[in-house]
Amino acid sequence: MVTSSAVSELFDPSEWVPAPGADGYTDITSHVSRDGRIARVAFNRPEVRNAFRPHTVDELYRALEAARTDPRIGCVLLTGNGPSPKDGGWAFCSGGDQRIRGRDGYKYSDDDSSVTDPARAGRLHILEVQRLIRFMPKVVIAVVPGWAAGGGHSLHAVCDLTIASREHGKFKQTDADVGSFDAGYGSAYYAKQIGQKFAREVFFLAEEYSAQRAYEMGAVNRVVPHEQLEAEALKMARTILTKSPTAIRMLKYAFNATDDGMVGLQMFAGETTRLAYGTDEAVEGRDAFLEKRDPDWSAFPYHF
Ligand code: S0N
Repeated sequence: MVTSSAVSELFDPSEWVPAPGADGYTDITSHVSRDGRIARVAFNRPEVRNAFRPHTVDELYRALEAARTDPRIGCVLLTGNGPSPKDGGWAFCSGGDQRIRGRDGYKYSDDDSSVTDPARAGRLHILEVQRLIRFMPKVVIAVVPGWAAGGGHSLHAVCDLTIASREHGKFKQTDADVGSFDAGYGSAYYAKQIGQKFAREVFFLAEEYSAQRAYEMGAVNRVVPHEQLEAEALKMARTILTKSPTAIRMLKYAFNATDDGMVGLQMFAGETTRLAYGTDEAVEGRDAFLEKRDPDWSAFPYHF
């Protein structure tokens, strides 16, 4: 169990309480703000720059799904705890743990003897987490205290907003260095954010970018002093919470829709259907069916 004071140097225990079920996590920490409206989910493997193994991804998915389905939570902060006890280095996330990468994906342990079901071996399910972030009807903010590299870089790209530490925030897309390639949100969608030339440079050269440079390229929303990173992230979240939940949800799905094809349309249309159900017109359609009569639409004009 991780105690509040041991979470991260940037973590302010006066702001948070453990999320329900968080005591069972080993690779992440999960908290909710004291008013219950903001979630803080953090990678907790600072000794490997917060690289994720399949178990980390399982926990991450569970914590984010809990945030998605909690009706009080309107904003999620995704971050990395630190610094590393080994060398003081900071990280958001350095992607898949290369030490347990096999030929068909990432293993649950060094020899995978803990996995008896072959269907569970060789996982690449970080992409399921990416989709959860993308499709949850709440704003997800990447709070980047250090390295965002490889699959960690992809996670920051798929988050709605990114705030980064001025001193320690660093970005590097190492996929091509290690024979890995995120061909979806991490690259193609990222190119829509910062433009094709910059995105190709980030992937093809795999160089290091400071938080300030990433901001100038359009990959980061805000760069703030390291000590203030989480306080500023909380401030952003609290500003978002002053807005209409329906407006935020519809805007997120509208921003997504043009890039998400039929799924984007489905998500947006699902929300419009939910809104339509609240109208007298939809109630008339339902009631007419239940009362075995023709619906009377005369009270509902064809708006122009
Ligand atoms: C992050 C880097 C640049 C930090 O460099 P720095 O500060 O010099 O620290 P190091 O000394 O290198 O690291 C400190 C210790 O941490 C270990 N470590 C760091 N990253 C990893 C890692 N990813 N896996 C395992 N260990 C890691 C170091 O080994 C060191 O340990 P010690 O002290 O014991 O020597 C630098 O560390 C770096 O470049 N890291 C590797 C980044 C990387 O290449 N990540 C993998 C990229 N690929 C993916 O993430 C694929 C993910 C995926 O699942 C996927 C699959 C399909 C489609 C999409 C994706 C996707 O999401 O991308």
